[in-house]
Amino acid sequence: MKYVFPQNFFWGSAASGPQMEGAAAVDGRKPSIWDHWYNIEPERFFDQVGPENTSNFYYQYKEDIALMKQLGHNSFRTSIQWTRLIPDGVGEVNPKAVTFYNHVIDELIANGIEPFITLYHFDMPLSMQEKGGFESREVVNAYVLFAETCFKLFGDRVKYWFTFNEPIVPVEAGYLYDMHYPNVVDFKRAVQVAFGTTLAHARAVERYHELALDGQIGIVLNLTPSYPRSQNPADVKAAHIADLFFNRSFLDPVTKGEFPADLVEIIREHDFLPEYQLNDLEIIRQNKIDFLGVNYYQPRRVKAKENLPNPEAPFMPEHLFDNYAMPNRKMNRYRGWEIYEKAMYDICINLRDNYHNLPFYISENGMGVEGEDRYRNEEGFIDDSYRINFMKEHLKWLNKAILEGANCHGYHLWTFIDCWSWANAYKNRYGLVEVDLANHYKRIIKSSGYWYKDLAQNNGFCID
Ligand code: BGP
Repeated sequence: MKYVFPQNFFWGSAASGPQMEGAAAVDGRKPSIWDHWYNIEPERFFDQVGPENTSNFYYQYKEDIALMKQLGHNSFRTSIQWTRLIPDGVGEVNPKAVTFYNHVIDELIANGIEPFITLYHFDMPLSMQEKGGFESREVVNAYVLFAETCFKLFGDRVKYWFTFNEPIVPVEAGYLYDMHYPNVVDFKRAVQVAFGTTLAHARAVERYHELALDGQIGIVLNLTPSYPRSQNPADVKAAHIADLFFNRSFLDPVTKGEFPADLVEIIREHDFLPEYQLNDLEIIRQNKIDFLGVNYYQPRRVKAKENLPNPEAPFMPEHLFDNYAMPNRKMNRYRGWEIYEKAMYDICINLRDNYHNLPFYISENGMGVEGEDRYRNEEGFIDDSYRINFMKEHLKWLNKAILEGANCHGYHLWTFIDCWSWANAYKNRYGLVEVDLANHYKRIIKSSGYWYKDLAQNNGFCID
C-alpha cells in the first residue's frame, strides 16, 4: 500500500433526505421550499425534473444499505427531513417518519455502518419559510425543537450529528445570487439569515450537550480556500476578504465562538449588521462543536477589483474583490467548478495550525458529469475511471496532510447512488452506483463502486 490511512478511518459516502428519499407527498410529509419552488417555477430545474421522486430510498433503503455494505462502507451520512418528521415545522411528530428513520438507522447499524445524521440540508419546510425562514426567531426556535426531537428519538443510536449542511449555501444561493428559493437579492437579509442559522446551530449544540447523550455534534461546512492571483498586496487583501465571507463567517463562530473581527467591521461599515439580542452572542461563544465535517469541491481564486461597482447595484461580497479565472486551470466543465486537489491539503493544514487541530473528517468530495452513459462498457456498467482518478488525486493530498499531523478521521464521497441535485436535478451524476430512472430506479454499480470497496477494505490504495 502506498497510501495508508489511520486505523478506524471512516470510509463511506454522504447523501441527504431530500435528494434521495423520494416519496415526497407520502405518509404525511409536507412540502419544503423545494417542492414549492418546483411547483411554481419548474423551468428553473434542469430538464424540469423536480424533487418528488429522486432515487426512491424511502422504499429501497434495505437494498441500498446492503449495497453500501457490499461497497465497503463503515459509515454513511444522510439527513432527517424536517418536513417528514414534523410536517408543519412545529407541533405533531409524524409517527410514520419516526418508523422510517428508526428502520434506516437500525438497518445501517445492523450492517456495521455508522450513521452520521444531518438535521438540515437546505430543506426549509414551506410553512417555516412563510414565517421568514432563519430571519425569524420563531423559526430558529422551531428548528431547535426539531433538533431536540431528533436527539431524543434517535440519539441512543446515532453518535455523530450535524446541525447544518453547508449553511452558507442557503444564505448565498437563496438571498444573494438567485440560485435557490426564495430568490431574494438583499445583502442585509442574507446577513440576518446567516446570523439566525448560526444561532440555531449554537442552540442545538447546547441542547445536545445538555442531554448528555453518548455522541458528538458538529456542523458540515463547505470550505473553499481563497487563493490570491498573485502576492501583490491588493490581491492578497482581496483573497482575505473572500475567505472572511465564504469560510470564516461560519468556521470561526462554530469553532472559536466568535465572528472574525474584520468581517464584522466590513459588515458594520456597510451598515448591514443583523438584529440580535445580547445573549445570542454568549450562546454562540459558549457552544462550540465537538468535530467538523468538511465538504471540499472547488477552490476560489481571487484578485483585486478591476472596476468600481455600479453604485446602484445591490451590494454583494464581490463589490470588494473579483473572482479570478486562472488561465489553464483544470475544470469540471459540466459543473463549472475548478478541480484543484492540493486545496484538500491546504484545508487540513489550516485547521491544524489555525483551529487548534480540531477533529474533522471529509464529509463530501466528489465529481459528477453529464452524460455518463457514454462510459458504459460491454458488461453494461459505467466505467467511470475519471471519478476514481478524482478520488485518488484528492486522497493523496489528504494522506499527506494526515502524515503531517492533520486530525482527520474519515472520507465520505458525494455520493452513493446518483441523486437529485437541486436545480441541476439529474444533470450531473455523482454516484458510485447508477440509478436508472427509466427502469424502476434500478441500481447498477459503477467501476468506482468496486474501486471504493477495495479502498475501504485495504484502508488505502496503491498508485498504478
Ligand atoms: C454540495 C451539497 C450536496 C450536493 C453537492 C453537489 O454543495 O451539500 O447536497 O448537491 O454539493 O453539488 P450539486 O448538486 O450542486 O452539483
